[in-house]
Amino acid sequence: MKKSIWPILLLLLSFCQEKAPPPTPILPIPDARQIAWQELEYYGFVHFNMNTFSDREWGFGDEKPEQFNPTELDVRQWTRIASEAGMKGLIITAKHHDGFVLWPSAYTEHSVKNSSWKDGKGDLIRELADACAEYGLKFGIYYSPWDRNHPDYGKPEYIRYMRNQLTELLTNYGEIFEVWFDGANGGDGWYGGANETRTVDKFSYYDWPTTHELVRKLQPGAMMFSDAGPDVRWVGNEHGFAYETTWSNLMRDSVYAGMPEYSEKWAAGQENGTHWLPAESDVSIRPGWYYHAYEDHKVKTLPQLLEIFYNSIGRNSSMLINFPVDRRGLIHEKDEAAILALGEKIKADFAVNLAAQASISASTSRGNGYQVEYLLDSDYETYWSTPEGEISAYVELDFGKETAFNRLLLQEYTLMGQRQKAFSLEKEVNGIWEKIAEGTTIGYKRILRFPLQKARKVRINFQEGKGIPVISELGVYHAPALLIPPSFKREKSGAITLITSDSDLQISYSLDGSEPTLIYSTPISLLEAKTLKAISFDPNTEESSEILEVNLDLAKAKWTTSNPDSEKAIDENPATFWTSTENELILDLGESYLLKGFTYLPMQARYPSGFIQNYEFQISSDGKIWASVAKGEFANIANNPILQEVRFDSVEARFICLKAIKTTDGNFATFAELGILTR
Ligand code: FUL
Repeated sequence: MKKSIWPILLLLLSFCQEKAPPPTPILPIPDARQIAWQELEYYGFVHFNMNTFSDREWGFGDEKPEQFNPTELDVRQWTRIASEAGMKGLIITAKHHDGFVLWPSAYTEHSVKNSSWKDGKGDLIRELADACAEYGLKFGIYYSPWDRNHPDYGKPEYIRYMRNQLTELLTNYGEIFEVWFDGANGGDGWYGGANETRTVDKFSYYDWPTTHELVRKLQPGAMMFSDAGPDVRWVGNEHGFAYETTWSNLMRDSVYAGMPEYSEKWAAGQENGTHWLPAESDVSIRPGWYYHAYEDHKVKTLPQLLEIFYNSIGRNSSMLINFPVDRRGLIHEKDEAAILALGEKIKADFAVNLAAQASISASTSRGNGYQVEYLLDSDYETYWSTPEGEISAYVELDFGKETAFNRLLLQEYTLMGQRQKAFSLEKEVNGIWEKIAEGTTIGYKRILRFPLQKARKVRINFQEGKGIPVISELGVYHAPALLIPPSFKREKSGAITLITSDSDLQISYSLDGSEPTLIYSTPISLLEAKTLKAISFDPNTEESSEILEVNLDLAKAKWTTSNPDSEKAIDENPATFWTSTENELILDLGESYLLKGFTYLPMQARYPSGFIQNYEFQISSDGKIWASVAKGEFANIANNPILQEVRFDSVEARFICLKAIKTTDGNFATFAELGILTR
């Protein structure tokens, strides 16, 4: 029987037969606005504001409106790229922590209306709202509750200001699909010239319930984002990764935006959470949220973006990828190429649902209206379920012939509540069922990846849940192999190991900047500072991966520290770290070098502490007399703890010292790695 006539037959059948009673929803369940939002899955962020021009991540608030001056601003380029990439909407930083606003607000002078752009006549929010409408994209706004420019920040007056501005944004620009409230707030700032630190009680200062009511009144369809929702929650990190087990349920009343321990304790959701508050995974396509020319070579690669896709949308979360629009006012060519490549790869991975070509059966079914065929009708509203009490059940697919596959996609019908706690995939080998892969939660969408399998029959076992399974869609796919560049590891001794993700692939490399043609077989020993290039190569298809390119500095082979424990900060292992009760790390490089800068990798553990926020870097030729060569701040290191690079005028030194003037949380400074720049 042809698959395509199944839905019609089922429909006819349901006219003749009485429909079985539906399952009872397990609360909480999504509301209408959350249901509409979950279908979007993928949308974009644009960080473009004063920081673009001050080259910062977090502006202090003392910037001048004239600094905002894009030379070739074209928001239609943004919307074209977003829509070609498969995104369903765009969210723009209408106001970031520095307080500058992208529309001619009546409530502040710190606005585009006083900038050089379009002689102060421009309204970026208007332009983007119109371009989104033209390209069929939803339009959202990011509005920072923290305002380092406003004189009243910290006082009740500021809350009125915030609500006045939100009223402008939510009244004058058509439909808004998401309002993004950042959890980062309170701290030092310009504050109208006061130049001081202002801390607020994040729980009570903003009187969120009243602001939420206002947003609801002005934009009833808008999802409100924050750590605590009320409609969509932060995923707890800025890598774009949800969790192996991700619940859309959350004990919402115990959470508030910016609360300590949110990431560790709340971000993955809770099986018994009281409210439906699904996760959104936000990540920038570059290390920073804002554009910095020095990150042009750090645009995420296709394999990295693909990891984000599978770890966000594939783990019951939406995916929000950020474009740091550049000073021209354009998405950089490299970012465009990367995001379009991701869109193409997602299409290729899910081009053909092999399950739709198979015959399907189930160990049990709830009856008329809930047959197993509904799993394959591409209609989210219809679903398969089982009789009351039958929590454990399986679905079987018979492809008719041996078939290759490496992806499983499942969707729960969330209107019945999130239920599944354990499921697995098996294939039949000579009459015996062998496990291929397993998962915990499903939620709106879950995708499992596994090495290529071949089988005629597969089973999906729904083993454990909060109730009977209620599954809307099922997909099995053969995603084409991705030639990922090899990853590399360098030892303290200097030795470099290259690793491919697939044992069928070969690796070629070079160390002189040329095309990588040397065949890699054993670790390469290298003490000097060189450029490593490497590729993975598939001898079967003769295809190669993208090139891995790393600017390696001198090996740390001869380096020593005064304290054996602090060796962990120079062991070339990013996963280990050293905590300094002196808030500093002193190194003897073994001999004198001409230094051009240093690198600091903050600790990379899941629950980090002691990131250096303000630093001083000193050098010495004898380890006794020290001179300071650089002082500064690692802005946004708390949320984006990536390798920090600081350059200074060349200076000769044998001993170096990195001092923490201040750490992000006041704890003793931690060091995952300290490095030097000599190139
Ligand atoms: C964070 C902010 O501090 C970053 O600058 C960025 O806007 C990111 C999306 O949210 O909390």
